[in-house]
Amino acid sequence: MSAADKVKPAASPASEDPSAIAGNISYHAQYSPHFSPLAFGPEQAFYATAESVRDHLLQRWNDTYLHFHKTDPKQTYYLSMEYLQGRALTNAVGNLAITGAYADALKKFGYELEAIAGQERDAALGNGGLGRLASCFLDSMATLNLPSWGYGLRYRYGLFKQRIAKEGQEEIAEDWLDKFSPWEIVRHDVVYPIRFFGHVEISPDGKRKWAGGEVLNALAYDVPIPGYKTKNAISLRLWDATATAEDFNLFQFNDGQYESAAQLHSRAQQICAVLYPGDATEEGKLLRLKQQYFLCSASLQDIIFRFKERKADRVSGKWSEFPSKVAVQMNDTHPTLAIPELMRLLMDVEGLGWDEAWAVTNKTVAYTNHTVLPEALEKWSQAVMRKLLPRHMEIIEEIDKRFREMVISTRKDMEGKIESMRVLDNNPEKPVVRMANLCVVAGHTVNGVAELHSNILKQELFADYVSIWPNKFQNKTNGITPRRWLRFCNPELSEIVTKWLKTDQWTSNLDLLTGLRKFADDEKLHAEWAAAKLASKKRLAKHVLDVTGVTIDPNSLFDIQIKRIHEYKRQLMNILGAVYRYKKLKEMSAADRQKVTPRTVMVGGKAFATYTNAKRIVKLVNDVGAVVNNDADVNKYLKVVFIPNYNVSVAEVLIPGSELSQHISTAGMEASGTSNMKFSLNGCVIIGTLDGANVEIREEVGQDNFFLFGAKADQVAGLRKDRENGLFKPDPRFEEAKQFIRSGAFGTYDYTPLLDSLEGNTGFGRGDYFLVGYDFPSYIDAQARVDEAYKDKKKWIKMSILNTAGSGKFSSDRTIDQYAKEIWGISACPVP
Ligand code: CR1
Repeated sequence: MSAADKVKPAASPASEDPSAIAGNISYHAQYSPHFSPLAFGPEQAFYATAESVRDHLLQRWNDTYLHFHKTDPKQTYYLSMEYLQGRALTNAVGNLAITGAYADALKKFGYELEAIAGQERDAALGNGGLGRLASCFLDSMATLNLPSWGYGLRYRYGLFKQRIAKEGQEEIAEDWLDKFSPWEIVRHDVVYPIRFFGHVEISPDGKRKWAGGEVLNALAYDVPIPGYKTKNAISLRLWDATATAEDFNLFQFNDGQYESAAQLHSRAQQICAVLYPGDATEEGKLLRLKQQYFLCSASLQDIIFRFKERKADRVSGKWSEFPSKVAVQMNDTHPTLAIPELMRLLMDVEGLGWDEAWAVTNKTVAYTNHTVLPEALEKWSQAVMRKLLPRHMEIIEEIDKRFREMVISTRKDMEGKIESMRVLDNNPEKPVVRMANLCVVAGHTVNGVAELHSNILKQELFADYVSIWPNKFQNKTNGITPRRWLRFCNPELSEIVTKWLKTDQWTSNLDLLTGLRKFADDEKLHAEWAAAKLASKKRLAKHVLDVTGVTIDPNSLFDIQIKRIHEYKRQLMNILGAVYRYKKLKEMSAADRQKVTPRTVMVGGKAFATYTNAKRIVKLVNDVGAVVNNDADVNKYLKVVFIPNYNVSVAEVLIPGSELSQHISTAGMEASGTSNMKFSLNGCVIIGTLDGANVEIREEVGQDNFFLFGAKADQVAGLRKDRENGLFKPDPRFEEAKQFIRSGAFGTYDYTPLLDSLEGNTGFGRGDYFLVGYDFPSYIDAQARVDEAYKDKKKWIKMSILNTAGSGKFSSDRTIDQYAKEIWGISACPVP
């Protein structure tokens, strides 16, 4: 039956009345049909609903653009290679405060809004925390009415889909654009040429210009981002690469040379084909660099266009005004090429001299560092850079040269440090450009993402620069949007919070949550809180059953670790802990087992396709689960589940149902973590190390409401030294857990290489670099404290309430407000 059979179509978009909305949904099912207009199943209903919501968004988005245009405020442009947007429908109707109206409208077709929202595919244009942070930031920018936009790439295939097969993780291309995305608007009027390769031409007057090579087009797709209860809607502008009809060689095609006729078209397709092309090959590295440049060049051309568009007299200069109108934030080093690209555009296209262009660039760009892991600090081969971007390489060389001269002439005492501080590493074996150094040298501000991390940047990674530019370095502790991560994903708990605080304003003023503290012992609140948790746990249990076939008990302690699989995040310690627990259970008498706190250990996350040890960890969790969950002696007391294909919408189901979550990285290695904030906000207690934002979460929620264990960041180097010197004495429990796996208790797969990484004093893939062995005993002890605490229901619920109550600081609204004031110098510009 078609939609029109049920509700008469109505073209008018922006109504908030359920009947009118139903008419509009019916209209979209009829007149923007992507399916037969004669059918109206849940999928069709989703697309028609999304298009109807998009009409609301477009109106706001247009108004906001015009308002910014007229007011001409200073605007921030957030450059990021990653955005983990997840689904958009629930968030959009929630932010527009029309959830009820859409729910009622859909009922007229016999559908529940929640089920229709579940039809949407996740937009997974990112890997993990860094990409999800960018998405939370957009939500806060819009909510705070800040003049700001995001720029990114429109990957055809986002982060891979994870399937768990017998051999472990399998990657499948994620096809979020398989049908189409109802949220994006293709902008055929926004197209910029992007050059690759070629050479530098020098004109008789000495002017340098980049020419030749191949030129592709960047085409804009806009995704409107609505703020919460505001008229503002900002833009996430995603670039796609295209080639033109002129690039299509009709002569060759007619001659039967189909592939070479469309060469440039297929090269254009490669650019935005995937997030993170494998970079084991030279081709892969080149493609990744192309992607980065593509993002930077298109975005900066667009930024300059808008700067000129907003005031007529800017067309012919006024460049000194640029930094008072434009702030560019580089999300990690991935968009570093914004620096030489802005220099090139200002000098070669706009005709500025070096000093003038440098002053503008420096005042415009700022850099956020998200990691101290050496392998993640990008370094590009100078040869590849010179081949792909010859003019940019010249500019980078000049930046490097001038930086050196500056240090030599002003800071004699730093001479010995210059080589490691330089932008270029001219090591003859492998000359590279160090992107982080370029960001530090060129940017006006550098920030870390949690206090501990920012201190490590200042004291270690960037210490030498601090002595030159003491005021360049800041901290901006990460945050998460309370809309998606409590209000919309956990309606039961949200309602309770609103009821007890007597206001729902916490949704955009999260500090109000401290008001819950005074009710932390209230029995009525306890009862409501426990009921909400149980409802979320049941929903979680249903998800687990649906995707794994494993039945879990909602009355057991739900213990969750979800994040990218990485040795430094130590999922291996978690599973060794579960193995140890299982072994002890097996050894216990039936009577003793009765006293045990039943637990369900859940682990989810994707391993990078070529990261062998991470994949072995995924396999191990699955193998342990297969044995434990089928062991009738003990599976009442312990289940171990690997949650496949962890992504944003899975997180939205898991986090509300969590009671304990694990944030157990080797201290000093996790820059911040952001899921820790989501868990704590949802009343989940953390077991964790003093790492990243854990430190601040523990301060806020109170140390009694956090299970702490493990070495501190400043001990780690010493502990590694001790280990190298043979001074480490493993705890017998650690040996026992490893030995149990080696004995074949979990199948025949060869875990030797994985377990060997924990053995020995030193050596490649050995020596326990991440200190699992050192931290294991204190981890097991902390878990025992968890078991005890969970037995006291009252105590546990109080801890849970106090976690929520102490989460106010971790709103991305707070983070973005600080960026706006302390880095960008922008202020709110609400549409009247
Ligand atoms: C960090 O590992 C942090 C996010 C967002 C990640 C994580 O601890 O929460 O960034 N870093 O700041 C990253 O992805 C490339 O670096």
